[in-house]
Amino acid sequence: MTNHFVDPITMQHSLFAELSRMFGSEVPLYDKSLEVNHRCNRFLIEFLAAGFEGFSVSDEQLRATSRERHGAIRIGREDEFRWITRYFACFGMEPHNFYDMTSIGAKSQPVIATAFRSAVDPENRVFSSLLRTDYFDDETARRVEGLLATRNVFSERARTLVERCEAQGGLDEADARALVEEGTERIFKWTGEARDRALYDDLCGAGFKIAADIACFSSHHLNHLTPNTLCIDLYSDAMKWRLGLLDRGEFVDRADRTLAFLDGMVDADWLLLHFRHLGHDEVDAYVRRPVSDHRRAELVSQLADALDIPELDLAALPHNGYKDKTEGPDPGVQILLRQDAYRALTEPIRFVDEDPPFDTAHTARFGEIEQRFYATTPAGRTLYDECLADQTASPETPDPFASFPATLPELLERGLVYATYEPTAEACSGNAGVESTDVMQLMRDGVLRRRGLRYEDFLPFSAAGIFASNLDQYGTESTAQERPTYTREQMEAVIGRPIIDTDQAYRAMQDASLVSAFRSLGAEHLLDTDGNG
Ligand code: OOG
Ligand code: NI
Repeated sequence: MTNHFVDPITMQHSLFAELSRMFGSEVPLYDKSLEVNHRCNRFLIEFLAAGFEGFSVSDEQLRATSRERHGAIRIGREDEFRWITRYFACFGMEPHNFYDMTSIGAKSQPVIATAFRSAVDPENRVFSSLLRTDYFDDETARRVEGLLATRNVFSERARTLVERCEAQGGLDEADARALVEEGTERIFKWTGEARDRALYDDLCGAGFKIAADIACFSSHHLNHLTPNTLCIDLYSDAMKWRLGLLDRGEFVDRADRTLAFLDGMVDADWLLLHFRHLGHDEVDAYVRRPVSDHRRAELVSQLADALDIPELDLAALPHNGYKDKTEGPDPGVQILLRQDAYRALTEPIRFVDEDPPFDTAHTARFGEIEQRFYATTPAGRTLYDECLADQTASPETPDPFASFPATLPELLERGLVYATYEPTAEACSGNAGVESTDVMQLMRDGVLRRRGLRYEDFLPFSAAGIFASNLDQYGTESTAQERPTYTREQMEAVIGRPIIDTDQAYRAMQDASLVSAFRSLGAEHLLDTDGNG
């Protein structure tokens, strides 16, 4: 019998398109920020076209590129987390990495986390945190658990659909639509309805605002839905201007500096990283030409005009400003990810368990943005963590990430990032006579070409910075008698399936590409059994 199941990735795209629509109607500033990002990205493409003859990206392609996003949810109970795991599995999304947010020093929070995404098509991700009540003293834990026990985020219909999907191996069109609807109408929906004001006040007062955001509400409301940008500095300055935090002149100056800097660093590797639909041959055919100061100024002024419209007068909307500092590496350090955000909005909430209901405000949902770069190897990650620690210890250090080279070949040479490799057309057609597995040499000899692997995951420290700035709380210490420790194994036990270690996954992609490249070159015998040279 043939089945008529909807492809899980297709289901995933419709879930996230619907979530984006839902979030836009809940938070008007989010929709506007997407428009600012779109205009900045469109402009950046024009700028790149000025610097690379032959380069262009259609509007349709830009829309596809801009569709990428990640959400964040915070969950209270273990059984809820297991349901959410099963829910995302219906959409082809698996847990990736274990993030222990309880042990990141001063920025610690009482949650552990994993991120759901597809292993092969990581366009949509959801960073999902689980509250750990044993982080608290017994009395607080008891009150939080008591309140959480009375809610029901997954309806009967949602559970039935998830079970059906598991039993059948997929869902038909109507069921797939219904499961998406459970997400947008219930599971991830913001209700603004809160319960137990005494507990809410006590948790916030004790520095556990995130626990209040989880325990006192009735759904796993989306905290943020973060789009990707082609240039985070440009976007952030544009937002700051339109939010009323900079004036047009300041924006123009900053944008000009950002672009002059970018012009000095964009190369074929940068294009391959930021535009995954482009192939090597296309990129190699572009002709690099310098963008004159005059042309750059002209383009910046066009961008300013495109942003200077009444619909993007964000200052007219209620907001709480923009984060002071971008999280992640400095501009020019092309590793991992850089994130920033407009700060959490003050939104009306109503304690519905009081008579009459009590109206007040809650500040939790913010507007994040991110730009992604190369995935680091363990050596690269260690170096990054060291640089970050130095920067935290002495914030005045002029160039804390100076130990990172600026270009992909240098990053690869030093073993700091991952890439996939393929033979060049010339090497395949001619008789390359490959005798060595020295990948760097083979690249210099024009035998292999590379594509840096993009980092598709998260950074607990960056996440903590975002938490801290938005909660207006730096972090919180455990109030348990003995501070508990948390492990990946515990999380795996909660969710009932293994968590993918993405470092291994990146490594496996790199190795597989090398095996296939050497096979095409007729030089497979040179590789050892690990697939490395
Ligand atoms: C999640 C914070 C983590 C990120 O981008 O690192 C995150 C949260 O605020 O619940 O989304
Ligand atoms: Ni985020």
